[in-house]
Amino acid sequence: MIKKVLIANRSEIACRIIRACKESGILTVAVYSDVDKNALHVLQADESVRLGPAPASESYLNQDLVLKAAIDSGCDSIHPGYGFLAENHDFNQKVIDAGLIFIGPNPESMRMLGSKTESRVAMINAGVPVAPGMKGGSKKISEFISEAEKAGYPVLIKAAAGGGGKGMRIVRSADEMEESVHSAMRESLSAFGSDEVFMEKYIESPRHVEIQIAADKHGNAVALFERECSIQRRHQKIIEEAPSTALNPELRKIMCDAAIDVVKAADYDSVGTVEFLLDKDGKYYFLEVNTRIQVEHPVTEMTTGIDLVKLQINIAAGEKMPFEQEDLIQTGHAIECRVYAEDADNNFMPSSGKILYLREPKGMGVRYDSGIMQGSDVTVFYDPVLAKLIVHGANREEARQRMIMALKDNVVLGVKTSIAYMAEILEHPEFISGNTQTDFIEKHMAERKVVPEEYTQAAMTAAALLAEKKKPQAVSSVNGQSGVHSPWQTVGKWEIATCKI
Ligand code: MV4
Repeated sequence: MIKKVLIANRSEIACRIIRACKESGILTVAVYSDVDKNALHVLQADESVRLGPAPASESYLNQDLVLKAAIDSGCDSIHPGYGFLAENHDFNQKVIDAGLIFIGPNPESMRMLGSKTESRVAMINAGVPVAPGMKGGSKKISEFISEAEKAGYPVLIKAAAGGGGKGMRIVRSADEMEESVHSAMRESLSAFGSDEVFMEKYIESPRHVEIQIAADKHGNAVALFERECSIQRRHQKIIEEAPSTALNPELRKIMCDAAIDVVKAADYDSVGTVEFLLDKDGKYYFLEVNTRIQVEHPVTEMTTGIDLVKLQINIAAGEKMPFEQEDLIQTGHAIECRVYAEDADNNFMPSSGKILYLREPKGMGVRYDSGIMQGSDVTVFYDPVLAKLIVHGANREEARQRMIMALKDNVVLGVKTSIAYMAEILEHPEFISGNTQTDFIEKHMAERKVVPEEYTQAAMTAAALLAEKKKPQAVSSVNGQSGVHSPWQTVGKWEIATCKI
């Protein structure tokens, strides 16, 4: 039994975990850095512990501080969320050594899957398809060249410890090889502290399709189907959906079975995600396993009805999986948009400031997982995800329309957000057709129209009025209501989201 959880994270995922705990009658302890003293996750938890100054290395990433906070507050377990310490197998082991439960997989499974080369070898041995290429890492340029000739150019050099596209190099001919391998090694060493690199055939314009899995400590494993996550910008996902328009029931079953093979080969015992690349011919290739609860987990929750965070906690507590594969079905269609604090009209510069006004979208099939409220400070210290907007509909088109309405309904004043940009993607003919490959953004969004100046000015006026706490002018009649004070009325007819419908 888990009775009290320390949540070693912040923002929306900390709030999401607190919700799962409260619904299960589990006590929660939040941790915070100085800039997060008044953050939403701190207000929501039963207790809170200060870690240290704002930089993550002195707060959320400081293993000893986090562990001490858990022990001192009488927690029996730690939930790491995603990012920060979530996939650090040393921290995982330390938590266990201190006599607490780490809410995630066993540390050895996490360690093995953390290495791209080790997991690649394990998957080859388990019969899971991987892109043609080298089995493990190497430092011999001659080996890279001979393997590239076997696989065929172009090839992709990847960091064994990698993630987020760091240390990756596309190589189109043998004479580029030496230079590319060495620069990939240098980049990998400085980013991850390891210069181990390997090579795969480069799959052109693939989709990123991942399978949500869950495995308990009693040998049961299920697949909770796929998420389509191809809409990314510089390796940051923007929009995710389930089901994928690229899968039919046969391919879905094959990929889910492959994901279960991965789980078994890795002795995995938590919720997790098996990532695949899917090419134009419907061929799929194992990429990596994410051993955490993922940002985009809600689209799976909405289409299966399963609370993945509660499941993750119950599995960590040693409980048996409460369902079998045959009990699981995918219903309807879900889409998630990540609301980033960034300026889509200015090279996606991070935006910081105070949230002066927040209108959360609502309506049938609309879910808003956020880590902010009106008055929250958004700083540049951490990940810029403010909130996740998730919708569910009977089919993809209903979900898409619902998302556009919900984006319009979501007003955030005080910082720039990606809301309008996402509405543009959802309206794009290629998105509507379901043609979503990993190069979607560079292919279709490079030449986008910039937000009309008048909208920006209206938003700034409203924000300034709110900041000064000036009483907005009463408008005599709006929609038949008189004297209703709303920032929308003070600046006349305008839309902050700037999506034209
Ligand atoms: C690839 C690939 C093409 N071929 N591997 C990027 C991040 C890392 N996790 C794996 N990535 C890729 N691996 C082969 N053999 C293309 C990518 C890739 C990508 C993958 C998923 C989602 C977005 C992407 C954007 C660019 C490149």
